[in-house]
This record gives sequence, structure tokens and C-alpha cells, in this order.
Amino acid sequence: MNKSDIADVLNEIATLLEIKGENPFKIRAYQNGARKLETLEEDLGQLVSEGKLKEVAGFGDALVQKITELHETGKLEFFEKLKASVEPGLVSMLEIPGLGAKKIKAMHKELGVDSIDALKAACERGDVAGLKGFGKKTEEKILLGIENRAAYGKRHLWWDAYEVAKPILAGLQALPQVVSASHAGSLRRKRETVGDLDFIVGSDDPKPIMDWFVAQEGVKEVTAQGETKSSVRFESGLQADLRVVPPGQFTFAQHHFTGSKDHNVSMRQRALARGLSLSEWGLKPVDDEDFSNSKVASNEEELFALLDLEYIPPELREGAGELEAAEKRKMPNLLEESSIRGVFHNHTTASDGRCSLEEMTEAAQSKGWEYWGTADHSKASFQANGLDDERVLRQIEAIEALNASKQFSTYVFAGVECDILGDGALDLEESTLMQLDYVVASVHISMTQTEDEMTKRLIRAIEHPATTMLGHLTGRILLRREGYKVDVSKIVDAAIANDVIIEINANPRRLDMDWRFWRRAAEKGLLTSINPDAHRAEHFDFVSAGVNTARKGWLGEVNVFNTGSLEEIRKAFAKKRTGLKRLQG
Ligand code: DGT
Ligand code: CA
Ligand code: CA
Ligand code: ZN
Repeated sequence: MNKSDIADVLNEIATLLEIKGENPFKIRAYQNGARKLETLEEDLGQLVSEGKLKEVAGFGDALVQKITELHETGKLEFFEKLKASVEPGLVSMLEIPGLGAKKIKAMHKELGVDSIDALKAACERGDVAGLKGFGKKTEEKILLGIENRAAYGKRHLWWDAYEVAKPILAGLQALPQVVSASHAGSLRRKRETVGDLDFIVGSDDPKPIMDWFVAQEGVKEVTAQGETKSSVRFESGLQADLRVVPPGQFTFAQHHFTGSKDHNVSMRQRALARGLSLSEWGLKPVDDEDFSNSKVASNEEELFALLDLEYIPPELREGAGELEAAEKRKMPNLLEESSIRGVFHNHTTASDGRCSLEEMTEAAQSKGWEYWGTADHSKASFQANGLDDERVLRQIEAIEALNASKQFSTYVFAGVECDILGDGALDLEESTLMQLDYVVASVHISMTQTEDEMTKRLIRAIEHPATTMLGHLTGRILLRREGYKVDVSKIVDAAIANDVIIEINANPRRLDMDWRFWRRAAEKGLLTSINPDAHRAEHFDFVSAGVNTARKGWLGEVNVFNTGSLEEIRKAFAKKRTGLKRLQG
């Protein structure tokens, strides 16, 4: 386990001890330990192996033993036993917004409440309101929290969250009291899903800003309203946090609350190594008492420069080596959506799409794209009205006719999304596939195979001479279905060896292959194509979600096939289809 995982465990221990009503000093020791660990400058592994944890970090014996055990084994017997000793009903109550260990303990002790169901009954009887320090308002809030627990607990697709966030950000920026405003957190880092929305504002006059924020249209509940921090909840269960800081602190707060936590930990360590302390308040000499003499940063470029770093775009702030790259001035030149010149893997009314070939072409043209490509399903996907060989050949003729008509300036490539059968064979005749400009090979059936079977199956499909691209690598549906297990590294190697592209499926529910694999894969030489998998013309907009994934995967224009010109694409396709007259014209 790394520092930040261990710190999480220590915090959890503190919470469990608090529920059990243990000694406050002991609880505080775990909380302090967690904080200290997060800001520890030295390499944890080295301190552990040299037995210097106590001496350098000042941890007590008990903490040293626990941190060592967690670091070395990833587990902690003490923690497991502690978890087992607390009634699970009490722990589950932590999920209810506004309920911390203290309140849970009090209700357990005074009312015998030991589960969410019992808590609900106690609230309905009015027992909770009668407890010291609770009151009617708290009781109502708890009841509401129980009701909406399922929706509140869940994460949200970035795509949906961003739709909610856009007008909030615009609204904040339009307020006269606002000097600067930014979104933050996972929303700004463009993670595929977000827990909540975070906003940071710089202003000397927070009150009217808070008032506007909690009174916005669509707000279902105000979960917190303070002088400088408020939280609201929308109908979907999505929560939004707003923090207002003095304008001089804005950049530091913006950076801090953009995160990630792991990124912040390495930034603080880098500051410490320069005798500086970095926080959401500013950047000051370690020995200064407060941040009143903080260094000045009027934007994040300047903040990074204060630590001798090149600017790190929010997408790359995941604690995955971005500081090393920024120190060496080797930040990648990330892909921009404007570099995309066309898209592949799209469905029409021929299979399960909603728009005709012409409608899709017209939409691609109005996007300003030079080309787009069809990829309707093949016959094994019968529920999606997949095409057999005969229908594929007829569709090719229709596309050739459309291109020849010059009705549109956007060129149409003929492709198919060909099912990969259980054994890795493709669903259509090789002679048919070779007449298409390109083939996206995807799995939609027999998804319960073992990792080994699935890996072999995908590699066989990759080795098929007609395969141009591999579709949605794992078949995952975010927040709904895990993907099937595959050995990604073996598949990446096979794709490179066979000149096969692995798509970034840009449907916001898929974003597959995941950004976490792309940096390494691209270094090895893998190409991607950002494929909207559009089932109607509006889905062409998904491209921007795919661009987010590419950027999070450190990809630039050179790594992305569909940044190529029409001529370059034709040549690349023809290389896989040598001998076809049609493509040489
Ligand atoms: P989410 O909301 O779960 O999708 O993820 P984030 O990254 O938006 O997390 P959130 O909303 O809890 O906090 C926003 C940022 O604030 C986070 O990325 C880093 C910073 N932050 C919050 N709590 C802590 C903390 O305990 N330690 C550190 N180092 N940073 C924190
Ligand atoms: Ca967040
Ligand atoms: Ca938050
Ligand atoms: Zn598919």
C-alpha cells in the first residue's frame, strides 16, 4: 500500500474507534498519523526498510507497527478485527449525509439505534429530535438522507455532471462580486465519473454569491450553507460544493480543490523540499506562522512555476508521474478536439442506428469533418438487426453511389462493426470484409469467458487480416456493468504487431479502452481512433468525451488515427487492403 491508501485506513480506524466511544486521544493519534503520513516527504518504503519511521516522522510504536504491516502486506489484522467488532448497521449509517461517528454513537447509546431501519423508525417517532444536540431540523435531514441514500451515494457520469455544471460556472462568472471562478475536483480533471461537483470562487463579498448558489434553479436541498462554503443537491442526487476565498488565494484554492489528492501530496512534498509549505491558502516558508506573506500566483501557470514546474493540465493531475515530466519540461502536447478530422464506428438505420446514411453524412458535414465511416452491426448481433454478407455488400454499393454523387463534401468510408464470435473468428466472410474500407471487430456475445479465453479470443480477432480496429476493449458500461477481464498488455502488443488500432469508444458510458492504459500503450507504439459509436447524428458530439479520455491518457495528435487527412486515411486503409481498385481512385 502507498502512503495515501494507508492514510485512508488510519482515518477509517479513527472513525470506527469513535463509533465505539474509545479514548479521544487515541482517536486523534490516528487522525494526526494519517495527516502526517500524507505530507511525509521521504520515501515510505525506505523509511520502513531502514526502521526509521519513528525517528523521522515521529510516529509512536503502535503506529509504526501498523503502518509497516499495511505497507508490507496491504492488510492489517488490527483493522480487520476492529471492523468485525463494530456492528455493521452502525458503520452503514456513516453513508447518511451529515451523520458522523459522534452522532451515531449518541443515538446508539441513548436510543439503542443500531441500523438504518431502526434509525428511520426513531426519527419517525420523533425520538431523535428529543436528543441533546439534535433537534427537529437534524431529524428531518436524517430522514431525507435515508430516503435518498441510494441516489446520493452513487457517482455520476462526467458527461451528465458537466451538463449540470456548465450553467453553474457561467452563472458564477456573471455575478458582479465574482473576481474569478473555476470548476475543480474530478469534474475539472475530467474523470469518467464524478462523486460531486466542486466550484471555487475568488471574491471579497461572498454573501450574495452564496445566496445565488443555494437559490439556483433545480436545487432540491441545501445540505450546507456557511459564510464561505455551501453545498446543494440537485434532483438527480448530484451534489455541488462551492467555496469562496479572497481573490489572492484563488489560484491556490483552485489548484488544491482540483486535486487529485495524490497529485496534491506530491506537490506539497516538492514544496517542502524547497522549505515551503503549500496549501489551499497559499505557498509560504515553512517557518512562517501563517499565510499572510504567501507567495503570489495569479494563475496556475505561475503556481507551478514557483515550484520550478511546467504547467500541468488538470487532466494529468492524477499522481501518475506528471511532476517528473513537468520538472523535465516534457509535458505532452495533448490532443485538441479541433484536430479531429473525421470519425469511424457509427451506426445507421441499416442496423440499430436512428439516422439514415444521408442524415449521418449531412451531420458529419456540418461538423466540418472531411470523412466519416459507417460501422453497422453484423448478423450475430441479431437483436440489433445486424447485417449479413449480402446486406453488407449492398451497403457498400449505396455508399459508393453516395460518394460518387458528390452530394456532400464529407467522404463516407464503408465499414462494419463485425462481431467477434466465441472462438475469436469474425462473423462475416473474409471476402466480404476485405471489400470494406475498414472493420471494427467487437465482442457483444459470450461475454462470460475467463480472462485467458477472452484474451486469446481477442488476439485471434486482431490477427485476422481484415481487422482494422478493435472496438470497446472490455465491454464495460460505466456505473452499470464491469467489463470482461482481459490481459490488456498482451492485447496491446498483439494490436501493435498486427497494425491494428484500438479504439477509444467515446460513448460517455464506455470510454473504453480506459485512459489508465493509454500512456504506456502509446509509448509502445499503439494508435487509437476516437470513435463516437454514434447511433444517431447527435452522438457525434461524444467525440469530446473521447478526447477527454485521450488527454487523460497523455495522448497527442500523433497518437490518434482520425486526426489524419482524408488522403492519409485512404492510404492507411489501402495498406491493409492492397489490390482493391476502389481505394486507389
Ligand atoms: P470525486 O468528487 O469523488 O469525484 O473526486 P474529487 O477529486 O473531486 O474529490 P473531492 O470532491 O472530495 O475533493 C476535491 C479535491 O479537493 C480533491 O481532488 C483534492 C482536494 N482534497 C479534498 N480532500 C482532501 C484531503 O483530505 N487531502 C488532500 N490532499 N486533498 C484533498
Ligand atoms: Ca468532487
Ligand atoms: Ca467535493
Ligand atoms: Zn459495439
